[in-house]
Amino acid sequence: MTIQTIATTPFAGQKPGTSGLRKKVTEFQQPGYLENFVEAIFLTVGGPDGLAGRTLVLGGDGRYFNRQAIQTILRMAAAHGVGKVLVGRGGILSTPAVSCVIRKHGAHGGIVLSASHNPGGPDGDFGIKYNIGNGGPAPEKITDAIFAHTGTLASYRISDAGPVDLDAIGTMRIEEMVVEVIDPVADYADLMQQLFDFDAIRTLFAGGFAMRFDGMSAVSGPYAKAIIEGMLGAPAGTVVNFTPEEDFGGHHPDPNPVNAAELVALMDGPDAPDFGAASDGDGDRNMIVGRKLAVSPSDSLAILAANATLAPGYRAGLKGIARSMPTSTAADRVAAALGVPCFETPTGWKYFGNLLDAGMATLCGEESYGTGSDHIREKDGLWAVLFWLNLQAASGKTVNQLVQEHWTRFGRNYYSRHDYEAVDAAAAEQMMAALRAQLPALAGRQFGDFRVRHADDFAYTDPVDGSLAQRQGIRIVMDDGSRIVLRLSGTGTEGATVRLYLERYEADPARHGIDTQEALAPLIEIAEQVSQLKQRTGRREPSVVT
Ligand code: VG1
Ligand code: CO
Repeated sequence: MTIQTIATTPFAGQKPGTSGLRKKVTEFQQPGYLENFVEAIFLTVGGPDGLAGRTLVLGGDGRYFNRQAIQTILRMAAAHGVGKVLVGRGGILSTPAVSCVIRKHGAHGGIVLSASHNPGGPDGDFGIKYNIGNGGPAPEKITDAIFAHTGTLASYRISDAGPVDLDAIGTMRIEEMVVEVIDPVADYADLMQQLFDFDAIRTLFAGGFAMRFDGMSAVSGPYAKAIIEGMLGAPAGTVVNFTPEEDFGGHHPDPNPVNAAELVALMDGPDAPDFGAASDGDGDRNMIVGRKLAVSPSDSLAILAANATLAPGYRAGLKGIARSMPTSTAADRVAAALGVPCFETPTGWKYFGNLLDAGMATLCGEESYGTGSDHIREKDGLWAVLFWLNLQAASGKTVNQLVQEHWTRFGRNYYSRHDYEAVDAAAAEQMMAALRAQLPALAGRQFGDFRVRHADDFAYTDPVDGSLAQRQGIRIVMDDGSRIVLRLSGTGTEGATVRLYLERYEADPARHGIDTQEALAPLIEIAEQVSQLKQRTGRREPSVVT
C-alpha cells in the first residue's frame, strides 16, 4: 500500500446546494469528479493539523455508485491521515443514523452519500454531503470553503490499497487508518428507545393495532424492520419494501401522496390499517397517514409540538420550535400557546443546527416531509413515525382524532406545495428577478378579498452566530396571515424546479372539511397573476402537487 498524489484539474459547478452536492450519477462517474470533491472536503475540514488521528463516519442510502464511492473515500481518508472511519455495514447508513453515530462516538464529522428523494440507478442521481461534529450538515461557511477548494485543485491524495470488505462487521486497516464496519442500526435504535415509550407501543401492537410502513426500497427499511417489527413486536409484513435497492425498485423515494400512491390508496380503502407511514431515500423524511387522511407535514410538526410531553424524551417540554420559512405557520400557534419562541429559518436542515446546539429549539420541521428534534442534527423519518406511534399509544386516539382535535383547538392552516420540475433555468431565474422587482409595489395591494401586508425576499440572520443568508425565497403575506411563497429548489439536477407554497388559515371548525386545493384556489390565482409562472415556464400545470 502506498499513498499517491494524482494530478487533477477542477470541475466547474461543484457547489453544494440545499443539502450537499447532487448531480447525475454519470457526472459523478467522470474520472476525478468524486475525488476532487472529497479532496476539497478534506482540505477544508482538516484545519491546520489536518485530519490526523480524527474519526469520521461514512455511509449512504445504498443507491447506485454508493459502494464504489465508499471505497474511494476510504482510500482518500487513509491518504489524509484520518485515524479511523466508522462505516455502516454494506455501506449503509441513513442520514439520521450518520448524525446519531457522529454524536455518540464523538467523531470529527461524517460523509453522507445520498441524493435523498431524487431517483437512483445508473441514470439517476448521486450526492455527497459533509456533516460536522455536532452531527448536522456543514453550515454555509464550510460548504462555501469546500466549493472554493474545488476551483483550485491541482491534485488529490489517495492510497492504492485494494477494496475493503464492507459486508462483515469488524475492523481492518488501510495504510495506518482503522476502518471499522459497524451495524448501521444499533446506535440509532438505542437512541429511539431512550426517547419513546417502547413498552406502550408494544402494548398497542399486542392489542391488534395495525400499521403499514413503506420503506420505498430505500435506506429506512432495515431500521424500520429492526425497530417496528423486531423491537416493538408489530407483525411481520408491517414493514414493506424494506430492502434498499440501488435504484429504489425504480420508484421515486420521496414520501408524499403522489409518490407513495400505493400506501395512500391502501389507507383510503376498506382494508386500511390504523396507521400508515413512509420514509425517503436516505431515511430523513416521513409521511404520516391516517385512514383517508395524509397529514400535512406542517401540521405534523405542530401536532407533535402540541403533544410532545406524551413522549418520555420530551416530558420536560419544549425550549422552542423552528420551522423553515415556507413551512406553514401552524407551529407558530402552538409555540405561542406554549409560551416558547418559534424561529423561521431558510430551507434546509443546516439552518437548524445552531438553534439546536444553543438549546433555543427542541423541535424543528419543514413542509417537505421533514421533522426532527435536538436528539440529532438531521431531520429524522423513523423518529417522526415512532413519535406518532407514541402519541397514539399514550392518548388512545387515532391519527384522525389527533388531527381534528388539533384543528379545533388551533384552527386549520390549509397548505399545499406546487412544484414545477425541470423547467428552463433561465425562465425560472427571470421569473424570480421579476418578482423581486415587483416587491416594493406589492405591499398594500388588494387582490380580491386579500390585501398584501408584507412582501419580501426572505433573509435570515442566525441568532447564534450572526451569519446572514439572503435571497431565500419570495414571501407574500396577506392581512389574514395567508401566504404565497416562491423559491427555486436547491436539490434538483435538471434545469430548475420552481416551488410555489400556499397557505391559508381557517379558524372556524365548520370550515375545516374543505378540499385543500379549493380552499387555496384564490391564492393560487393571485400567485399566477403576480409571477406568471405558467406562462414563463410554458407549463399548464404543476408537475407535482402535495
Ligand atoms: C428540498 C426541500 C427542503 C429539504 C431538502 C433536503 O430542498 O424543499 O425542505 O431540506 O430538499 O431534503 P429544495 O432546495 O429542493 O427545495 V432531503 O430529504 O432531499 O435531504
Ligand atoms: Co432525504
